[in-house]
Amino acid sequence: MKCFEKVLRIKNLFFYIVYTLLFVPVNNNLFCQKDSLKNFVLINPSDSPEEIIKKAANVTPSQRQYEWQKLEMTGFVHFGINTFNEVEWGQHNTDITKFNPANMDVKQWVKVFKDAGIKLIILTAKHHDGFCLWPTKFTDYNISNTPFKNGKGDIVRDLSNACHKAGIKFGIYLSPWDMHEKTYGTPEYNEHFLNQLTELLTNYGEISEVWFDGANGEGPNGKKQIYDWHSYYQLIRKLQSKAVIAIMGPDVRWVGTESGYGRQTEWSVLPGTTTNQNQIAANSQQQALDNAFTPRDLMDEDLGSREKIEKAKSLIWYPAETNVSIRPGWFYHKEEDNSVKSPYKLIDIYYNSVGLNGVLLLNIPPDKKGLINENDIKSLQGMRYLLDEIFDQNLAKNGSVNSLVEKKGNEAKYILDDDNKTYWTTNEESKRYSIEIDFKTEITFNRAVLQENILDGQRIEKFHLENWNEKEWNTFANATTVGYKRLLRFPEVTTSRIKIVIDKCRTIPTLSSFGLYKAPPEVKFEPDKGSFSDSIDVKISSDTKDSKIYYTLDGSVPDESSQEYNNMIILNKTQTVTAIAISSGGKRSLPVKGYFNKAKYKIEYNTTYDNKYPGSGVYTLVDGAKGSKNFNDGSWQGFNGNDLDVIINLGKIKSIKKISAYFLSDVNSFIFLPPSVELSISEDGKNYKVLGELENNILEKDVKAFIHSFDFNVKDIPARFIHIKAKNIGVCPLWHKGAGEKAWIFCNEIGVE
Ligand code: FUL
Repeated sequence: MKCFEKVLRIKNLFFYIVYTLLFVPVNNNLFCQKDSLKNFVLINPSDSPEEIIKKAANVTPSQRQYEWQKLEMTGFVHFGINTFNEVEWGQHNTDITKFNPANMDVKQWVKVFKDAGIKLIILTAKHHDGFCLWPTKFTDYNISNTPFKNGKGDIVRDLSNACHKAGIKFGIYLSPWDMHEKTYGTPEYNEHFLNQLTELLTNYGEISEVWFDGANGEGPNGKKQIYDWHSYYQLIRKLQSKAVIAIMGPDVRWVGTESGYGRQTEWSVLPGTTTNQNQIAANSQQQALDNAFTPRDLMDEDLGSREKIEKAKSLIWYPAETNVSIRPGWFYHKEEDNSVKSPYKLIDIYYNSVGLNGVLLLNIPPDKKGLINENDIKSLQGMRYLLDEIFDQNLAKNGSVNSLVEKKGNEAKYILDDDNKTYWTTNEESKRYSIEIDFKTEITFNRAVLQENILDGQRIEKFHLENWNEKEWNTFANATTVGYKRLLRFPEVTTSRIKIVIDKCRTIPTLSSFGLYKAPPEVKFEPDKGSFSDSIDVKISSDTKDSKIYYTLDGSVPDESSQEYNNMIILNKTQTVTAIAISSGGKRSLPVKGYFNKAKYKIEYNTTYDNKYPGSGVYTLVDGAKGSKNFNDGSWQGFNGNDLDVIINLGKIKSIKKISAYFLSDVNSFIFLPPSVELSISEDGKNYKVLGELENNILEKDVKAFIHSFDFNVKDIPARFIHIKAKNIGVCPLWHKGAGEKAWIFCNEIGVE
C-alpha cells in the first residue's frame, strides 16, 4: 500500500513538472494578476483629492470577487419548516414534524435554475427559526427529526451534489439569528455557529458563497447575540478560500433593497471602515480587510461618489448583490401562485441588476411537495426566451473601431472581440474620450451593453452614445457608471455610425466589451386593464416600428393567422385581449393579456379610495371580478384611514335576495376587516331603509391573510339603490406593529343577487 502511494506521489510529481513546463507562462500571468488585485487601500490624511481618486481608480476585485461577479445571475432557494407553515418567519418552537416534502426533487430545482441561466444556487440551510436542512450534530432541531426520508434526509447534501453534477456552483445561507438555539445570546452561541459552519464547509464539496443575513432578533430566552463576525470569516477563509462572504461579510454587499432594482450610479469602490495602518502591516491585505471589516448600513442612494470617497479613511472593492424573490414572499405560499413575477418584470429586473453593475440573486422557492411550481417555471422560461432573443446577435460586431487615443496592445478594436480579458485603454488622461464605430451599412438597434475591465478598477463616471444621422451627431443614450456591465435601453436607432463618448472618468478609462442589440418587439395595452361602464377603447402598440400585432379575444395565444390589429378595439362586454407582435425579421414578443371587465351596475362614492390601491378604477366594486388574497394583485381597492361609503344603482327596481361585500384581512400589511358593514336600500334614491348591520367578530391578530364576505340575506326585497357603509377601524390597534398609524380596508366586489 505504502509503495503504491509512493508511486502515486512520484507520478504526481512527474505531472507537476510537465504541467509547470507547459503552463508556467499562462499561470504566471494568473498569479501576477492575482497579486496585483488590490481590493483594499488606506487613504492617508495627507492625500490630495487627486491622489484619492487615483487610489479609488486602482482598487480592484479579489479573485473570488471577480469570479463571483462574472456569474451575473445567481439563485436563492428559501425552503424549510416555513414552507410547511406558509409563513415568512417561523417561531422558536415550531413543530418540525410537519416537514415532509413528498415529491422532493432537487434535480428539478437545479434544472429550472440552470435552464434560466443561473450559475450558482444558495440554499437556506438554516433560516431564522433555527431549523436545519442537514443532520447537524449540534442541534436536534434538524431534518433527521422529521418524517422526511424517515429521518435520513439531508437536503444540503442532495442539492450540493445535484449542483456540482450539473456544473452549478453551490452556496449556503446560514442565518446568524437563531430563534431556537438555547445558547443564542451567549458567547457559546458563537462556538455553536462555528461548529455548524464547519459542518457545512467541510462535508459538502466546494462552497462558493456564504450568505449572512443581518437580522438579529431575540433567541428563546429573549436575548440578542453579539456575533463574532471575524472568527466566522477566518473559518470560512480557512475551509473554503474561494467562497465569497456576502451581506454581513467583506466580499459582497447588499444593494440596499429587496425590489430587484439597483442604483443608476452603482460603484463597486466604496469607503471602508478602517484606518488601522498596523493591520495592513501585520497581515496580508485580505486579512487586514477581513479583520477591519464592520458590517454596516448600505441603503444610501450615494455610496461611492467623489464626495463620499474624498472623505473616506480607506477604500474597498465592495460590489452589489441585488436579491429579489420571483414571488411576493421568500418562502412558497400557495396563495401567491398567481403573483409570480412575469417574464417582462424579470427582464426589467435583469436590466436593473445585472445591467447596473450588480449580480442578480433571484429567489425561486419550492413548494410543500418539494418542487418548483409550474407558474414560476413558465415565467423563467419566458425570461430566458427574451434574454436569448435580445442578446442573440451583437450588431456592432463587424464594425470598424477607431479611437484617436489608444495604448499599444490595448487598441479600441478589442471592445468588439469576445474576450473580456482584452480591452481598450489609453496612455494618458484626457478630458473626454471618444471611440467611433463605423458599420459601413445601416443597422437598427435598441439595446447597448458596455463593460469595463474591472481587473484594472472601476473608472467611468459618465458617458453617452451618439449616432450619425447623415447631418450631425445625435445623442441617443447616456448614463453614469459602467463597472462590470451596463445595459441600456432606448427607442430604436437606425444608423451606420456611432460614437461612445466618455465624459468623465477617474484617471484613464478601460472598455473591455461593447455591443448593440435589437430586442424582440414588446406589446403594450392602453389602458392595460380596467373596468368600464358601457364600452371601452383599447389600443395596442409595439415598441418596434417594423412589427405587426395580432390578437385574440378568446384567451388563446395569437399567431400570424389571428386577427391583425390596425386600429383601436372597442369592447362592450367583459373580455380578455391577448396580443403578440412579430417583427419583420420574425422576432416575436411574448403574448400579453389585458383584462377588461364590464360593470354590472353604476356606482357613486361618498368617500374616496386611495390612489395607491385603486383596483381597476371606479367600477372595481361592481365589475364581477374578484382577486386573490394578495393585496397587491390589482383587484383590491383600498381606503386608508377612512370608511367605504358607496351607493350602487341597479338601473331599475329589482327583487334582491342577497348582497355580499368582499373584504380582505391582512394585518401584516395594515389591512383590517371593517368592524361593521351597514346595508340600506331605496327604490327612489331619496328614501333609504336600513336593512341591517353586520359586525366582524373575527379576531384578526396572528391570523394570516384571508378574504371575508359580509353576506346580507334579504329575501326578495325590491330595490334600485343599494347603500353600503363599511367602517374603518381608523388606526392600527395597540397590539399591532403599526399602532396608531392609519389602517386600511380593502374591498374588491359588492355582489348583488
Ligand atoms: C431577509 C430575511 O429576514 C428574509 O426572511 C429573507 O431570508 C431575506 C433574503 O433576507 O433579511
